[in-house]
Amino acid sequence: MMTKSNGTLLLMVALFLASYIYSIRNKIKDLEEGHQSMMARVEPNIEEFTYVIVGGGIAGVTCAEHLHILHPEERTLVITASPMIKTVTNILPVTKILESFDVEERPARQLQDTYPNLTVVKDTVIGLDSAKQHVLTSSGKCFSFQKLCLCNGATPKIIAPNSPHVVWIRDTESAQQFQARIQNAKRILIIGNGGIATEMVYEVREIEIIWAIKDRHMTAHFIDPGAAEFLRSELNQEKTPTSAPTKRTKFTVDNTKNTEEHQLGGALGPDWHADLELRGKAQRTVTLETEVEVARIMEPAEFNKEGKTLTLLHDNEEEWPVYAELTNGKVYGCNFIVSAIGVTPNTSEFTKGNNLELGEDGGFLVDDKMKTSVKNIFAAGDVCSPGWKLAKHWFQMRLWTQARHMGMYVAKCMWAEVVGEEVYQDFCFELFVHTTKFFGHKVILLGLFNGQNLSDKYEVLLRVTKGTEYVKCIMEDGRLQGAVLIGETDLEETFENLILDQLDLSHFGADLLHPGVDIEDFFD
Ligand SMILES: Cc1cc2nc3c(=O)[nH]c(=O)nc-3n(C[C@H](O)[C@H](O)[C@H](O)COP(=O)(O)OP(=O)(O)OC[C@H]3O[C@@H](n4cnc5c(N)ncnc54)[C@H](O)[C@@H]3O)c2cc1C
Ligand SMILES: *[C@@H]1O[C@H](CO)[C@@H](O)[C@H](O)[C@H]1NC(C)=O
Ligand SMILES: *[C@@H]1O[C@H](CO)[C@@H](O)[C@H](O)[C@H]1NC(C)=O
Ligand SMILES: CC(=O)N[C@H]1CO[C@H](CO)[C@@H](O)[C@@H]1O
Repeated sequence: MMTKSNGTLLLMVALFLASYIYSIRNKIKDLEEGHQSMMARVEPNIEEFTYVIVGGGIAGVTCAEHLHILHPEERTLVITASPMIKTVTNILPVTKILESFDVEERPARQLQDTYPNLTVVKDTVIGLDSAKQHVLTSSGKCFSFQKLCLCNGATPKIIAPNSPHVVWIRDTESAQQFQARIQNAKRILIIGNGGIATEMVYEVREIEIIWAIKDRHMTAHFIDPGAAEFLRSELNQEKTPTSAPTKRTKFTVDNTKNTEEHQLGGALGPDWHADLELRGKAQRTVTLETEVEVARIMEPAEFNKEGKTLTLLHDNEEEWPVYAELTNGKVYGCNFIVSAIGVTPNTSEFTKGNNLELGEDGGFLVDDKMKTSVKNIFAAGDVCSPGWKLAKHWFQMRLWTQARHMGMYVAKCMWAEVVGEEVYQDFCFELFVHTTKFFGHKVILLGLFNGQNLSDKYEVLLRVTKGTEYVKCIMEDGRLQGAVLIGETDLEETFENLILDQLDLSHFGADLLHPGVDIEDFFD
């Protein structure tokens, strides 16, 4: 017979055993779960990098190169959607801030071979998890970062990108293709108000041009309204090969008065495009349509079917290869359409859901340390929009020079955050500088070269030697604010200093550009 105490003992043993088994089962479960979560953390295809850069353009590549200089022992990854990367070669200092260089496309491998701790992957980033600090690519790879730099550039805005009737132009190379096409054309429609559109309008001869712009003034992004007004009267004139030299070298832009008194002999721009024969097959006319956009592009069949009223420039117009309807209701026929409406920052798909703040023009907003609104994520080049308080003589223009400046500076900022150093904003953001070649001639743009932001009152000083040089100074209160230098003027260094130092030059007056006046002496 079982005694009471024996029974109790047995019960206790049973309970003990039960709880023991239970706890072991829980332990096993814990282990299993633990294992699972560990599996999640070390997914086989997460590769770890200190720095990850998206984009193999100038900004991305410059950033990678400078990270290598600053932090060679850390692993840096460049992910680029294109098989070629853009590198800067033949760098020559022009002034303190400005340098000239060539841009070359090179196989991505070369970069990796040059810098041992740099990896270049040809892949497209399709996802970003800013909390977990990793990016996903279209081939299913996952890379983790401590600091990420978005350098994924901008894309030309093209109306009707698939239409064979639309040509887009942004650089001098595509201008050459344009040249081939224009030879048989009688009429073109140019859309856009930037530098390229303006140049096209001025340079093409013997053709009818419809110029459709969104703004109220032509060339709003390129020259000031006063000069635009002045030039407008010359729009319809064929450029004559023997245009007279500039007679007056000074004129005043005063937007506070509504005057037409800005006179100036000769053309504002010299004939820098002499090498290119941009000639069509008709008598040159320019029809300016302001405050419009292109609403629709129609093939002849479509146009005929719709029976829209054609805006005629002549009594009997033949059938055109393409028709464009503008937002003001007008419909023009033409041989082809030139789209020169700028670029949009490529802040596309993959950053969605990460709350990256955008600037007014759609780029990733960055502060004076090139940081976006999200921790550990930086941006540089065409894809970013500066959100700091800009210096008076600097502004963003999506150009190589700035992609390079930003690429160098962002590398420093990323490195500084990793190592806990302090950086100060680079000197290059004090002054807008750009150098390029227009049809074989050196072009240097400094500061507020078109009177940007000087809406009230300023003076323009000009010195033009046809075919040789073109110097334009923008003066405000006797101080140099910006300049355009074309040809071998040798003035860039001096002018850079004059803009940065804001020296009072009023006693020179219009003689500032007189060849006999040695402004350089001013600094000695
Ligand atoms: C046709 C053309 C001509 C130009 N000519 C001139 C000129 O003569 N002078 C001048 O100063 N400027 C010129 N510009 C402007 C100049 O090219 C740009 O300002 C400059 O290249 C910007 O550099 P970036 O590195 O910011 O971007 P980009 O050079 O555009 O590079 C972006 C990079 O990001 C990659 N990328 C994009 N999305 C992804 C993704 N999701 N995953 C992985 N990679 C991605 C792209 O493949 C590319 O490699 C021109 C621009 C164009 C379009
Ligand atoms: C690459 O990184 C390793 C490890 O940090 C380092 O030892 C090596 O020196 C680096 N290589 C170069 C060329 O700096
Ligand atoms: C210049 O003007 C633009 C727009 O008109 C403005 O966004 C920018 O802040 C101005 N820059 C300066 C330095 O005043
Ligand atoms: C990958 C990426 O973001 N690139 C995009 C840039 O913009 C063009 C045109 O909008 C897209 O086609 C690309 O996918």
